[in-house]
Amino acid sequence: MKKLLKWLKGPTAMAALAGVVAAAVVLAVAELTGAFFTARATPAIALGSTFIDFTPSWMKDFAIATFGTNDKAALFVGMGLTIFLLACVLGVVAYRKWTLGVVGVLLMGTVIVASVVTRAGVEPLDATPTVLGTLAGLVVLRLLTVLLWRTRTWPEVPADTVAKETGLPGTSRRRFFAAAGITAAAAGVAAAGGRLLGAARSNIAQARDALLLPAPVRAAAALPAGVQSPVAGVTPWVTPNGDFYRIDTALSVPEINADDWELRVHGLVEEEVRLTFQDLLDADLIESHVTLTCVSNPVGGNLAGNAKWLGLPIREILKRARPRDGADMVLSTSVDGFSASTPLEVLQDDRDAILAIGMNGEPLPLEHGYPVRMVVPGLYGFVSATKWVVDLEVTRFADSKAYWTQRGWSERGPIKTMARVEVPKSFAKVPAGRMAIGGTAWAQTRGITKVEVQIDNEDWTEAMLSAEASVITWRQWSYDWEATPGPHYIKVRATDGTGEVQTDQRAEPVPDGASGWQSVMVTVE
Ligand SMILES: Nc1nc2c(c(=O)[nH]1)N[C@H]1C(S)=C(S)[C@@H](COP(=O)(O)O)O[C@H]1N2
Ligand SMILES: [Mo]
Repeated sequence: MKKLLKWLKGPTAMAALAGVVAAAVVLAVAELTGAFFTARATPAIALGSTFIDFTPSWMKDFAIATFGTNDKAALFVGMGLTIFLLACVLGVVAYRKWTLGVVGVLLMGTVIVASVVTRAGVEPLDATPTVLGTLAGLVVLRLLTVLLWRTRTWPEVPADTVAKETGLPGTSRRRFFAAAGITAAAAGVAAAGGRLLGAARSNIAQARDALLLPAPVRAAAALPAGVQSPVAGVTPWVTPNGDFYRIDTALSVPEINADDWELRVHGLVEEEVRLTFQDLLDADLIESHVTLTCVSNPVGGNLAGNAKWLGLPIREILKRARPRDGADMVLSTSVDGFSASTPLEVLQDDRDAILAIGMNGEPLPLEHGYPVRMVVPGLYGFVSATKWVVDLEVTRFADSKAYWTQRGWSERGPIKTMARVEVPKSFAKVPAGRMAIGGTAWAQTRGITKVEVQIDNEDWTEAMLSAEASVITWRQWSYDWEATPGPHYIKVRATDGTGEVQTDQRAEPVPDGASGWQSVMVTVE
């Protein structure tokens, strides 16, 4: 303990502190000046995004399995620790050998600039905040390092010796710590100011709130009575926008001005088509309930949501573009470089794959793709649900690979039949006697025709199905159980509209979706 304290007051720890303060200045200056550039171009966002792009699929799967929709927060914590450690090392290096420190800092700056300018939709000028930040960081590192050299009086060397050896007058450690502290505080203020400034300068959220959606030419089919499971605690049948799961690679939500939005449809087509947001508002829009599902959803997981979407059938746009013979895929790309490969015929058939602009009666929330996203019934999101979509390339599976396919996931992703128990929760303690079990099942485009429950190793028994809205939405179920004291396992499985029973074969989410039966352990008291 004493040793640690002594070390902490020693020059090595102080040099590391100088490095950390300098790194904070790099980030803060970039954040402040970054308010005037693309949000995705600040060092933290660009580095994190680049890291995500290089994340192998097993790690992405691990991150989502471990942190769920907090995966982005976990990434920032990991990145923060890495930057912290690197900054410590650079501070010490600069203290020992200044030129080497400069080389290190410039190297890091170059890496950040490279990760900024290689982001999709980012211009070279967007590297300005990083360059300014790096220069500011270098100046701060220089000032603190010189101060530190001057404190080398500590513990024994007298000030006049330092002066003789280095040509610098000695100074107190207190001065060093004061300078470091004041600089760090200033960096904090600058970073917070940059955040506020960035938010104030962006008026996308206001534009989204002010947008009035047109009425559909074909409204969503009226919901039959009783789509909601009668069991208290089961997921609402329509997921409110604020509760809708969010999965994407976007560390900062892309901000697209709807007036500037344009969709380019090209590739193997007779005619290239360009579509503006106004074109969409003027088109014959349809509205329908569709359940989206993420391929990373584990058995029993909650990466699925059901909403009423408003949009234009992609079929209509493809009709205008006229795909050429041989085309079998549409590669949709977002403004930030994510892409999905969707079979061409899926976008042309009568399942009504749409370019959506509305979600549950509102414009798309920013994080769900404002102003325009794809919604394709029956396919996992990673091969179909491109948010912030700006480009549709008609192509062939043989010629093009989408974002996740390049990273080890499948090129196609039909949604697997899945039933989930929501009540009771896993490891719940429940009183003996009659109780209701309930949950949700889905098999988009095939529909759910049966859900069965198995208690311990007894026979499979049919659950009560709630009303079916359509085969492209999930369906809820309930089951009455006479619970006897002791530990019990509740298993559930669904049968889809083709008569196929949900497989008990366990599969991990990679490469094309998890499978297996969920088993929930409860203790009855
Ligand atoms: N631009 C973009 N669109 C994207 C993604 C993405 O990373 N970037 N992720 C996809 C995945 S994996 C899923 S499951 C759905 C999730 O849509 P949601 O966040 O609106 O629920 O979006 C899809 N669209
Ligand atoms: Mo997903």
